[in-house]
Amino acid sequence: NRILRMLHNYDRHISLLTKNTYAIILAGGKGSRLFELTKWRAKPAVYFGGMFRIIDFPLSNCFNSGVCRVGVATQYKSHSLIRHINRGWGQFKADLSEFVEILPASQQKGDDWYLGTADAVSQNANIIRETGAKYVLILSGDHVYRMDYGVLIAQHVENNADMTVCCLETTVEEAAGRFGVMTIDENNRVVEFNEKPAAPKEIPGKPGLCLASMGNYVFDVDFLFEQLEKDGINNTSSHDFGNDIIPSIIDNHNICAFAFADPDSSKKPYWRDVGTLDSLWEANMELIEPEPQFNLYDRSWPIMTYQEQLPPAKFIFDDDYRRGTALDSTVSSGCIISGSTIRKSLLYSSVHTHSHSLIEYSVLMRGCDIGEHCKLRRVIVDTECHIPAGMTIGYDREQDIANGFRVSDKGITLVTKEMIAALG
Ligand code: ADQ
Ligand code: ADP
Repeated sequence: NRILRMLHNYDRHISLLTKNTYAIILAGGKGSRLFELTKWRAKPAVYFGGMFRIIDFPLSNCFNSGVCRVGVATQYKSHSLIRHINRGWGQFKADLSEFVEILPASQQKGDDWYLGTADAVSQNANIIRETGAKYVLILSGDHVYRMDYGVLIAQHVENNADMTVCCLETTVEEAAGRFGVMTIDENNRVVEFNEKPAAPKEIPGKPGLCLASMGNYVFDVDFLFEQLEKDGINNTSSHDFGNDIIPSIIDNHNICAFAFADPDSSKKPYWRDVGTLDSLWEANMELIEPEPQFNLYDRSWPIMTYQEQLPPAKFIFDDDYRRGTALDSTVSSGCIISGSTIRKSLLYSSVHTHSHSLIEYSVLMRGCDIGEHCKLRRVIVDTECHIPAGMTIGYDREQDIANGFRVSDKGITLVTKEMIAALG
């Protein structure tokens, strides 16, 4: 296995490479396909996996990989994200020159906010250069996966690349209009790159599959800022890595692809873009399968987050012998399951469910309260949302829409506290 061989050869070397790296997590984009879940928060701040937020995955990957100088570029609806990072990401040791710093759009280079992903990096050029890092790891703040960035940076150095793009095989339908798609030669060099093509090019010999960009890149620091300076004075550019930078450098520079792989090479690597209500719901449901591919209980690569100090979850078997039970579910700290039945669901912290209620195939975010005699099926309930007693949600699409709830293509219903307030 090539990755294991590299890990062995570069054992000491990899830790030196990751120490010499500055990671910038791009966390400023709008997540418009999550609708009301991103009305008040950026997509990387959206809750995921029972107790985490999406940003916790790239941040944990950095920490576990030994990339311990990290900037998070924020712009759109950043308050919830900044508060989360401030509260939860103190494990980096400032006295060892480790840090997670917020890089808010602050008109560093003129009157503009971050125009595109490349501009978000360019506006922080002085901050990144001052760290003396040799490599810059540019990460999307939008995805859920485990990845050892050390192996990526080692391959970048081994290939003598100017830039390396992380990629994985996806179906053509999945990638169309959504991902950057590349073609590579036999030496892993990227020879063609199209940002979100309507008809992605297939991998030769693999019909229906294409090579999609994960939106994660490694650059040699000097090369990066040379390219960003050129791009900065190009008035026709949208200042975006996928649209502008990558297509402009593939012809004359050594741009390589890094194939993201599962450490168990027989498995398809786990990587989820939870950018729609359906994909967010599906990825949450996968986690509560008895043997999920993405195992949050794997302590060899822990996912870290901010956790409020809360009492343990409590299950109440009340006076009338109504059982408070949760089966095939995860229940976080501070929850009180009183006389209600929970199946195939994820309850984030401090959720309270009351007697005679049935909750199935649902995702209840922090601080929800589900009244007595409620029935919920395939519902996402946003934080601090109190569902009044007697409501049935997720059984009748027309009724849910009439109530002002949002129903996705695949029939997942989203309810927020504002929607409940509007019910009157
Ligand atoms: P998208 O994810 O569609 O495609 P984009 O919307 O630019 O690209 O977002 C990339 C990341 O940057 C996200 O994490 C987003 O939050 C952040 N971001 C966007 N605009 C920003 C800004 N102005 N300031 C700060 N952060 C910003 C990208 C690549 C594709 C690739 C997919 C994989 O362009 O080639 O296939 O990621 O999902
Ligand atoms: P029900 O779920 O039967 O409709 P409640 O939710 O009001 O009724 O309370 C049921 C039980 O849940 C309480 O008797 C108590 O044991 C527990 N409980 C409710 N609120 C709290 C709380 N704030 N702290 C600790 N336990 C609580």
